[in-house]
Amino acid sequence: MADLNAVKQALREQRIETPSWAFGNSGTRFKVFAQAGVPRTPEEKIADAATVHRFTGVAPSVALHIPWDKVGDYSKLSDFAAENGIRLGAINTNVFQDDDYKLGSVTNPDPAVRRKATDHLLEAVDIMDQTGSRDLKLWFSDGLNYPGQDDLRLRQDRLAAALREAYDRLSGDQRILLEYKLFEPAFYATDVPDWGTSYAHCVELGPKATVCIDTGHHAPGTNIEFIVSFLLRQGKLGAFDFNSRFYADDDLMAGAADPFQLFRIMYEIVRADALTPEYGINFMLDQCHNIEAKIPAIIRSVMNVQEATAKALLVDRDALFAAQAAGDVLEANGILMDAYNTDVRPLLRGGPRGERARPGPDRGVPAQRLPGEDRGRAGRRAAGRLGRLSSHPWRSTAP
Ligand code: RM4
Ligand code: MN
Repeated sequence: MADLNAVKQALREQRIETPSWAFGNSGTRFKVFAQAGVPRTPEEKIADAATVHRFTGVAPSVALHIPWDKVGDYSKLSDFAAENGIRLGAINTNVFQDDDYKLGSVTNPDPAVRRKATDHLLEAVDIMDQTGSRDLKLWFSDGLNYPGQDDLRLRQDRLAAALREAYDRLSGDQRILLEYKLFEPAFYATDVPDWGTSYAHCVELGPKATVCIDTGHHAPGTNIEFIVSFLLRQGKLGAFDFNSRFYADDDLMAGAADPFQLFRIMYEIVRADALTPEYGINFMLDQCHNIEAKIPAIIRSVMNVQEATAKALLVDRDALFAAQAAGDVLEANGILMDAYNTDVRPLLRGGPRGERARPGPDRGVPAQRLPGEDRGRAGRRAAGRLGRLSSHPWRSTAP
């Protein structure tokens, strides 16, 4: 049996990084539905991220996206985050929103475009030096729409050259997280389409390069926990971008589409003792909230990750290993399902009624108290933005 106190402790120590862009307006290619009170500046996004941390206790860092979060003075921004009780996390590059990148960024056939894109990666490392960020997260939209459009192999060479430059610019504990995505915006061939490609480049680069798994970036039916398990075994899993997908890269709230899959992923993490911050995996969210209120949606996602983690921690591993060794198929599957089917919400809510509103482990109170509770500087601003949310709690099952 899993030790409940150890489970609670592990949940308390869990760290989930929120993405600055999830707090701002977003939409589909058809329409952006603006929401009242969304942050206008990097500072306001940080304040919103701080609000998520205050109510969850497990989201102490926020990832930035450059140039969306470009500021003149990044050390000042870092200080601002610290004043708000959080820190700046991964720096994400953007080599997908410039006319020059129509035919690719670091894999573009034009060397001048490749130079510009690679310089942006180097600029991101400069920013990391000022923010104290450890992680440079790279996602490339590069790819082809038509067979024959460009040379598949040459593009890999160009990619490797750009990655090498960025890698050689890292210092201290800085590292590269190389993300992959099956398709979109390119429809025929993507230059980093899967974990194998990312893994191979990371191996070639060296120990400071690891794979980032965005859960929404696979073909339907892909066994993501297998990828997790394999990369953990190789010491090459650096981060997650958690989100849910029903069809393509839907960027919905983590755990919304398939909480069972999230549990299976978290079980592999627990199985490898890789949950602790010291292990080094950055558990990030990467989502867009197009129709739902943003801060509550991010809190919901954080809690969904925590619920999946709690269930993974409850797996009776000794019994499971024994059943597996004995070849007892039904028993082994039953042990895993017992953990998954446990209602862990009380475990995560835990705390006495009336306690300060923090739905983290042992800190829970009815979540619908959020808009009226704990209005610090960021809280006041966020409460304004939450607007009518108080009548629409994101958790209707509060005790
Ligand atoms: C991409 C990818 C990246 C994120 C951008 C906004 O699809 O998932 O992680 O930086 O979207
Ligand atoms: Mn992502």
